[in-house]
Amino acid sequence: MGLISFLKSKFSKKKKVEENKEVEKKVEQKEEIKKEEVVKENEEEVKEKYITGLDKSREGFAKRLKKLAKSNKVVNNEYFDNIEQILIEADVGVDLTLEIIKETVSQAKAKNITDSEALNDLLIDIMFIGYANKGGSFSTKIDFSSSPTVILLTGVNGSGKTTTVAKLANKFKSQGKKVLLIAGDTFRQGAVEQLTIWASRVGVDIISKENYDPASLCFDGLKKALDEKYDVVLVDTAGRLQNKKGLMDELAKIVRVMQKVIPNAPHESLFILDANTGQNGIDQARIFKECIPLTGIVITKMDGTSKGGIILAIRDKLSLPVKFIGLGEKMTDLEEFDLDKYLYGLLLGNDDE
Ligand SMILES: Nc1nc2c(ncn2[C@@H]2O[C@H](COP(=O)(O)OP(=O)(O)OP(=O)(O)O)[C@@H](O)[C@H]2O)c(=O)[nH]1
Ligand SMILES: [Mg+2]
Repeated sequence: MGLISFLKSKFSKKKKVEENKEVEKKVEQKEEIKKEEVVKENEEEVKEKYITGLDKSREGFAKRLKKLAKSNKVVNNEYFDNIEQILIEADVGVDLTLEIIKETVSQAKAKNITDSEALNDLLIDIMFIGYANKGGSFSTKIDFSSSPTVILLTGVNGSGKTTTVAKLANKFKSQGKKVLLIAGDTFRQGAVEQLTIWASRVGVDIISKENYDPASLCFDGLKKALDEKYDVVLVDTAGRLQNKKGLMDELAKIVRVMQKVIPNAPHESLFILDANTGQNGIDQARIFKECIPLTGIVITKMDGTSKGGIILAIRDKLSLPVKFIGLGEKMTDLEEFDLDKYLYGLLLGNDDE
C-alpha cells in the first residue's frame, strides 16, 4: 500500500465512525466506553491541530504537486524540474532534493510510470519511506525513568525556547508531574520576568536569580529538585548564536556543573529550531551538537511557515529525532511529534474524503 492510501485508511473520518461503533459493541462496561471516547476525542483534536498548523506547508507542497499533476498529465524533464523547485521551496534541502529526484526518476523508469499523478504518489513514498529508513535514534518519547528528569532547552535568539519551556511544563503538569523551571536566561532584561509569568500561568514552581551565573543557578536548581522530589526540571537558557564562542562555552559549562549534582544530567538536551530559519537552522543545530550532546529537536512556529519539508532535512543532516512540534503560540499548541499525523497534515489535510 502506498503512503497516501495508508494515511487515508489510518485517519479518514469514515473509518473512525466504524471503529467507534466497533469499540462500543465490544466494550460493555459504561466506564470503559467513556475512557475510550476521551482517548479518541483527544486523538481527533491532535489530528486537527496538525492539519491547521500545517495549512501553509500543505499549500506550498501537496497542493502545488496536485496542481502540477493536473496541468501536466504526462511526465517529462520539465515536470521533474518543477518538482525539484517545489521540494527546494518546501525546504527539503538541495542535497536531499537531488537525491529524491534521482531515485524517483530511476524508479519511474523501472516501473514504467508516465502518468503524473502516479508519479506524485511514487515521489511521496520515496520521500517518506526514505525518512523512516534513515539511521539514528527515531524515538520521540521522553524517558522519565530518572527522578528528576532534567530537560535542557537550547537554541539561537528568539527561536521559541521560553515558550516551549512553558508549553512542556503545561503538558507534564497535566500528566500529574511535579515540575520545576530554572530560569537560566539570567542576564537579558525581561527574560526572568517572562518565564516567571509563564510559571504562574501554568501553575508550576520556578527558581530564578537575575544577573547570576546560569551554571550556578542550574546547580542550585538541581539540588532543590533532588531535595524536594520534583519529577521534571525544565531549564530555559539564553538565546545564543552558534558562532559566539563565549556563549557556547557557557552552555558546555552548564552541562558540566549540572553533572556535579546529577551525574547523567541533562537527560534530554533539546535544540529549539524555528521552522522559518530553514536550512540555516540546521547548520546552527549542527554546531550546537558539537558543543553539547543533543538528544532531540523541537520545531517551533510550524504554523507560520510553508517550510514543512524541513523535517526531512533535519533527519538527513542531523540524525536526531524531532521530539515535539510547535503549532501555535498558546500554551497548548505543542504536540509530541507523530510522523503519521504530520504527513497526514502535510499531504492530505481535509481533502481526503
Ligand atoms: N506561531 C508560533 N509562535 C511561536 C511558537 N513558539 C514560539 N512562538 C513565538 O515566538 C516568539 C519568541 O518566543 P520565545 O519563547 O520568547 O523565544 P526564545 O527562544 O525564548 O527567545 P530568546 O530568549 O530571546 O532567545 C514569541 O512571540 C512566541 O510567542 C509557535 O510554535 N508558533
Ligand atoms: Mg527566552
